[in-house]
Amino acid sequence: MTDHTTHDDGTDVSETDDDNRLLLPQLGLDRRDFMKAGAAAGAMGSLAGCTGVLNNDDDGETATGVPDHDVPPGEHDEYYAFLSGGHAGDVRVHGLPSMREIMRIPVFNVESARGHGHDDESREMLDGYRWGDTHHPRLSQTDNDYDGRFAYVNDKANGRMARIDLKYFETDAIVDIPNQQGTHGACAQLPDTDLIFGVGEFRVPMPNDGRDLTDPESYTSTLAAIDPETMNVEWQVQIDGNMDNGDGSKDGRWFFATGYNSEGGINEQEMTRPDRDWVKAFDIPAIEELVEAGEYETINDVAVVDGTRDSPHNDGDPIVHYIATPKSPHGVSVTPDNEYAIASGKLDPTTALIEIDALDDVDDPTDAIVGRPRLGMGPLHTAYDGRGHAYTTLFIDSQVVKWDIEAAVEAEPESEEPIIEKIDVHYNPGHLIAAESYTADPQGDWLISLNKLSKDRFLPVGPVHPENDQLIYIGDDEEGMQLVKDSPAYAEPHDASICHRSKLDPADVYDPDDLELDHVSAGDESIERVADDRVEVEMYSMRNEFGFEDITVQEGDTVEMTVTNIETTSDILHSLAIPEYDINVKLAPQETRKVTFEADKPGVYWFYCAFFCSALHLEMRSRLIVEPED
Ligand code: RUQ
Ligand code: CUA
Repeated sequence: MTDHTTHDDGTDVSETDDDNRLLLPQLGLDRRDFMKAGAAAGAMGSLAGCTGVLNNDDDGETATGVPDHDVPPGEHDEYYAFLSGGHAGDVRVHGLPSMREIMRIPVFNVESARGHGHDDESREMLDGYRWGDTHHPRLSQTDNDYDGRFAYVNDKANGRMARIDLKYFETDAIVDIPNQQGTHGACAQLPDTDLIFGVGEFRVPMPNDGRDLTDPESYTSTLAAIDPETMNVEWQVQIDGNMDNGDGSKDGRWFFATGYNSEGGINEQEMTRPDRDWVKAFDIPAIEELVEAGEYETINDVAVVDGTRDSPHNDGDPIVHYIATPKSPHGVSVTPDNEYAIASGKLDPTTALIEIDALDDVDDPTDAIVGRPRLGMGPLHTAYDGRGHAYTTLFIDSQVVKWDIEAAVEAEPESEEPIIEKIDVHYNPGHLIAAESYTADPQGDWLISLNKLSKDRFLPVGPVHPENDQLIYIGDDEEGMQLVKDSPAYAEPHDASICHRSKLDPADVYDPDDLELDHVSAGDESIERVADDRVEVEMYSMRNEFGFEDITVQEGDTVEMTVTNIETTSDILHSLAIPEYDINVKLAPQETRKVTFEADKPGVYWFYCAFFCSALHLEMRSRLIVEPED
């Protein structure tokens, strides 16, 4: 055993250093390489013995070998976690392993602190909708690894897909997907994010224009393929049954969607009757060939290919393989090595391993199922550590189960043999996510279990409880999974993506060239009456003033205000808050935004800055004077 060890930042420290970091032997490896090398050489056990450091958490729940997760004041986390906010409509950014919430990114919700839904551009993006239901934030990848460009997230409620620009951590595009109700699953086509897939959950008449109202037999759901740059819907495939979650193969060939209600029922009893439901495997190149060849119907301006079971396109070489799996499969995710798509039973204690390469060879797609371990009650979602293990949430058992993927292929169906261990979580986990689990190369150290119920875990706050996101250390196969911390979450995170900090490079201030609106410098401010009932204002904001002390308009005028924050110092934010007009436009350094409103209330309105920007922040206000009509 060596005396010299390194911190995970590479600095050499002695093993007597007792600051609770993961102490690594001086192998010239970072922590991640270390774990992989350790696993490959079967050396994990012997190393774990001498690198294990006592964890001093006093909750008694964590054991040895857990690297420090209390990121000290002033230090940064190692990972960004992007968690969906569910029907709060946003995406939250947490640091890992501290689990500190660093930022919220409003997406489908109106949010005043970031001015989302307040300025003209974001208002237009929201298009009158006030809420959304985000479930699956996925980050763009290049060559099966995070490239730091964009995040994409679905809106289950209003059938939309949004893009978040990771340079500014802000929503920059939203598409309302036609022919789709309940856009649930979402993911990028790998390896290079050539398409974004949106999975339609609710079956509806096609088109849904008042026809076939009481003929549920004829309802269908669709898979939508969206161009990641233009955010246009490129094509759709219509299928039988409700769809649920989705994930794509790492080579771009396949997209897998789970589903329930293959019988097309319209109440719970009918929906849960069938013993088997389908995982659909969409053959993406085959579908694109049909689109090229014009073999589609145009519905609401989108090319819709018929992928239902009776479709002629599913004779012979099918474009959609319907793989019967038990029962109402919910989560599906592709293993990092692209060998298997793993779909969980939800209403069945098993999970099905679909061998991806076998799909081209088998006559009955069900023969591509090469493993079906019995994991426990209510299996929902599966994540990976890159060392051959899978981690699946058990909603009903309130556990996370760790199991061996290859062992599940070797074992008899319904065998419990592949199970390595189970850990209790609190309570009823939905998704779980491991660091970079959605890439070809997961990091294998941290995992978050996103638990739906928290019950007694936090101070009571009335009948609405927070959810509980629990951090679990999975980097030590010898010690096993170790519960590290509870973290309350506002309703309600579903899925998440975790990305190493080295792969993101956010801007510190805006680059005016990235914005549509022209920068207004000090000295360029103007107030202009451009029509009888329209006034255009251009002004700047800085500590501690706006470009004008007074702006006078007439009752009934449409007022268009364009404002630049001309500060160049990072973190000096201002806003344009206009009392009684329901407006608060956030302005980060070098940012320009526009807001248009009707000055329909005569009177004096102090427009002010809502960010505490300096000692004279309170003085940062001017008058909007609205003269009454005579
Ligand atoms: S779903 S809790 Cu919306 Cu991803 Cu499974
Ligand atoms: Cu600007 Cu307060």
